[in-house]
Amino acid sequence: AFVENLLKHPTFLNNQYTTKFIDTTPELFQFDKRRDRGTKVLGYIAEITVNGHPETAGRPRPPADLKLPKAPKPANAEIADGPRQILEKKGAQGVADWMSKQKQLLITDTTMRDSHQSLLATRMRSIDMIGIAPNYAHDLPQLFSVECWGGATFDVAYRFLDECPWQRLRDLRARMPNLLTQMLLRGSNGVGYTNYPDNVVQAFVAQAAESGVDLFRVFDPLNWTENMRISMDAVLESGKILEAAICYTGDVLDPKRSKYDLKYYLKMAQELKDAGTHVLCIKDMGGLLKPASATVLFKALKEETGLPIHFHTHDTAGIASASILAAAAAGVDAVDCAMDSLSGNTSQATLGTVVEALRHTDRDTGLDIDAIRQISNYWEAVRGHYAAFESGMQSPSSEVYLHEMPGGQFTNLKAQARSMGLEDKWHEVARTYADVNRMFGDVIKVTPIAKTVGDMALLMVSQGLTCEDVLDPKTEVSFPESVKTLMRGQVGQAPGGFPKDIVRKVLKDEKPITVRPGELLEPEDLDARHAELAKRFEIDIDNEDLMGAMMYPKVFADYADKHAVVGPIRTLPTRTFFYGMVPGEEITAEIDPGKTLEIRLQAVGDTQEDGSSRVFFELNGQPRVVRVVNKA
Ligand code: 3PY
Ligand code: ZN
Repeated sequence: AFVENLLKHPTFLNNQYTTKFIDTTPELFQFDKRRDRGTKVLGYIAEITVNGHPETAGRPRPPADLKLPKAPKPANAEIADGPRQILEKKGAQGVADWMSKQKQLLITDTTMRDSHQSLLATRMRSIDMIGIAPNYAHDLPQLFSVECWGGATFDVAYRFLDECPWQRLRDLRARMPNLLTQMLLRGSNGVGYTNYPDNVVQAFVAQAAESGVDLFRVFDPLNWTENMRISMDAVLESGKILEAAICYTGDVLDPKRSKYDLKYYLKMAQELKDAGTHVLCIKDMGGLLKPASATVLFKALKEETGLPIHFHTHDTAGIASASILAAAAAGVDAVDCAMDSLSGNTSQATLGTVVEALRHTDRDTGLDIDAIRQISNYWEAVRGHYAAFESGMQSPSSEVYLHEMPGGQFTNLKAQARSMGLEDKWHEVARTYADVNRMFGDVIKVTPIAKTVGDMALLMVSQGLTCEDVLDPKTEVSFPESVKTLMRGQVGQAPGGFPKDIVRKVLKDEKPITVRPGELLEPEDLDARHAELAKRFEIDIDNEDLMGAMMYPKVFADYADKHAVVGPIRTLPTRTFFYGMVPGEEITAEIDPGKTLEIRLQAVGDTQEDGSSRVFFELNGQPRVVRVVNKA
């Protein structure tokens, strides 16, 4: 119908349109907006069926007969109380005190956030998570928490999955009333890649708490406590659990890496304790913390801080469970794992394996291995549908000790390298990434700095530059914007600053800022922004939408415009979302509780003279025809 509107619009017919025409002619969308949701959804399915989904074009395809994932009936009819009830009854400090008293190793399941961020380019859709959430609540009440929000999932939901991240949070929250929902917050960078004004960060945290986050893991990419305080205070204010993280890099046992020695971590731990954190996290996003180093680090942190400690690591080198067992022996309170079928490699350690390894020991997790297997089987079926987003990584690799890339970046950088035609130079990219790290003064590779190091490494490999060339005043280098931002101090201040030679080369005569970036950003007039959005979109903009737009103005606008045309396509099965339907196929989509669309694709007509195809459906038993421009 959009295309029909376009074809009959006078400006279009008179050939007076420019490429801006669609953007500046909202009436093209009006017909669509008024249509019922079923018709909108059919329009989307017809489009994908005829033209494919741009995200899966040219990528491996799931087998045609792959079944839709179906959650088994939970073994327990009741939902037993879990850690969430401790939060409700005793507050955030009550949860921290409870953690410290537990003998068993507490387990966080990361499958709904970091695991698919690290294995499937963050592309997992809400419907696949919602389907299994009740099984977590019924059958795994001993889980400490479920990491299911934040990090890269926020913008990917809007940008690539055409769905609202806030709705995901509310849906999961409702289905797991006894479990703590956990998010990853990038401190002053919110869930974005750049510092936001303080009042935006504060408003975002308040909204996330209200929409359903129980535990906030907060980090700063430079481990700069001062830049974490705004977000930490906002979490404390909300009454939810604050888990301040220290990003781990290097090796505490390596005398040559003295920048990140034991003293460094103990000092920061004390700062975070003084700032009032309930729980301390060691965030090992690269999977670099080896077992012997874990023993030393966790013993010291426990002794010095007395705080409950949560260990996050990745299995990129294949050693995560060994490090977890060492951490458990050293007294760590909680660890992160992913359900078996979405674990290993750049993801987290294998949850069922850690549970089994600790059985009959004094750190026995108490989790039900049958439930874990059933839930993992469900995730296995889900994973098959995301074949297009698999990285092709076949095995763990000790190369991570060279490049130190975070698990959540690894697959993305590989894809970026592929898109630049550098796939066969991957190992050179990895080595250059390590060189860039040294040139930048040995930084912590975590969002957004990991991306900055990656941008620079790709530029150098594609142009055949070494660090010497880059630093040579005679070589003209056009630095990526992310590198300029970092050297200007706009991400924050590195301890001791960045090396002078690279700063001078990047900034020339410009002076870097030396204060907290948020101090220089004007507070956002949130009421005014709200009013502008409400006017622009002609729909009810609530505070969740406002926060989405504050984090990602353009991404949010594109999402809202598209949503007005395609409707609630988040309720479609993943196969339909990415591949459309085949003739004879029938699906259902529950667009509201109790309101279900039954959709059957009858046939796809041949391409007409005007380049369009007619797609024949039955919607809840009624015949419907949708016309789509065939772009092939
Ligand atoms: C993120 O910021 O998304 C991360 O996963 C950092 O490790
Ligand atoms: Zn991680």
